[in-house]
Amino acid sequence: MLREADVLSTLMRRKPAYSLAQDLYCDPGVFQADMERIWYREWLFILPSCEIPKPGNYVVHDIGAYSVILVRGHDGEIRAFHNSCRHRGSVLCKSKSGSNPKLVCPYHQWTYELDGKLLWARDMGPDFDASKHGLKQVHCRNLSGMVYICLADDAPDITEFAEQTARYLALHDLENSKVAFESTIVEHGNWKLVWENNRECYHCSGNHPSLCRTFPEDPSYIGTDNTGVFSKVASDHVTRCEAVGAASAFLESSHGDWRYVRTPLLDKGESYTMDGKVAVTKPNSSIPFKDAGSLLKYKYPGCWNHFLSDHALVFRVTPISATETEVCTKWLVHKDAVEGQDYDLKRLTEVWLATNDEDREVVENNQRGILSPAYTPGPYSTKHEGGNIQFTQWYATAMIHAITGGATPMA
Ligand code: 3BY
Ligand code: FES
Ligand code: FE
Repeated sequence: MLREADVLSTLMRRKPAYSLAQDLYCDPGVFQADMERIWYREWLFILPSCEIPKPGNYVVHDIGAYSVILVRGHDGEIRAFHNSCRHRGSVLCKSKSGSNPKLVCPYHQWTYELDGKLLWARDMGPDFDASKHGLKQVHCRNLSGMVYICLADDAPDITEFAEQTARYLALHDLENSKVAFESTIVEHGNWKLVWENNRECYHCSGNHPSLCRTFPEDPSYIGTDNTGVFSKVASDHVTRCEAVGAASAFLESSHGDWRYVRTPLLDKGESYTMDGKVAVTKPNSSIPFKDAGSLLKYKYPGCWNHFLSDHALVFRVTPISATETEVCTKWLVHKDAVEGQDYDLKRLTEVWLATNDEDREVVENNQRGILSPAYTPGPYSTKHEGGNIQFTQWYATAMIHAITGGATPMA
């Protein structure tokens, strides 16, 4: 098990544009450092706000050592709290989701308001100050219908991401959507392998027969080949969408932790269906044409998304151990869309259920091969795996910065 100093030196010796050293994909010490230096510090997408539409609706999300309650208050705001009672620490919400007018601890029934204030604690004596025993709050922001938390005391500035999210999602109405379907799978692979697989389509033609009906594997459609050159089809698509007010141009953050770009689907494809036509006839976007392609977004380390003209897909990544990662996918449709009438569930979900399963398999094969003592880092394709070069660069930089506190470390 690597100590943090060894993690740092492994990162410092990294060969850019090559896959990472073996330890970075499987060592428990690296996993611990990843959790502490990245996952407990960055903003993480947890759920679409439409999943907890009413006051008292809550969801519990566990991440590493933490358990967090996300709850909608009586004022309509979504807040996040550590799922640990201020009496003797019991878990407050035992179920993964539910609805309660107040948060009541199952142990001694200390009772909290939905905004975290302690309302009632039996027989605690005259000197007890309830105002000092409210729930510990976790940073929480609802950005255009996507709820993010940050476990750090001082959360990184999210202003630019929030502004750009509002701009790119302006025509995608996630607040008035509902979860039509969700799937949670555990991939036996390190969370970075899940990301690396997501950031390239070099593997698509060999592994994703249904996705390849509509999704362009050509990196010049998306802007992942590091040349900055977009195909004419892709740039014409951006122009056409922007003309109707749908922000679409490739935009990557200066820290490299997020990106938006709207890519066309193949042959004027409308959605991720087997025939390329829309899956939902009551759309949750107000884009005035069906073939708006897919607005691709990622925000490291917690999520990637696809926003289509008819529905949206949100993917959430949660590391479980050095070699296990949960991937939770939700299909969001207009809240008034009726199953069997406005959409067929099989048609809506079949392409990405198959794709996720295919991705799970390639990630697991990748992990198994990396566990061999014979593994050595190999070169990324600069044409197809620009996204991997970008991801590993972001990861190494974020880790080195967090471990050294921004000081320049000795090589
Ligand atoms: O979002 C992306 O950049 C990648 C590229 C191919 C698959 N995935 C959608
Ligand atoms: Fe919650 Fe006692 S631990 S009321
Ligand atoms: Fe894939």
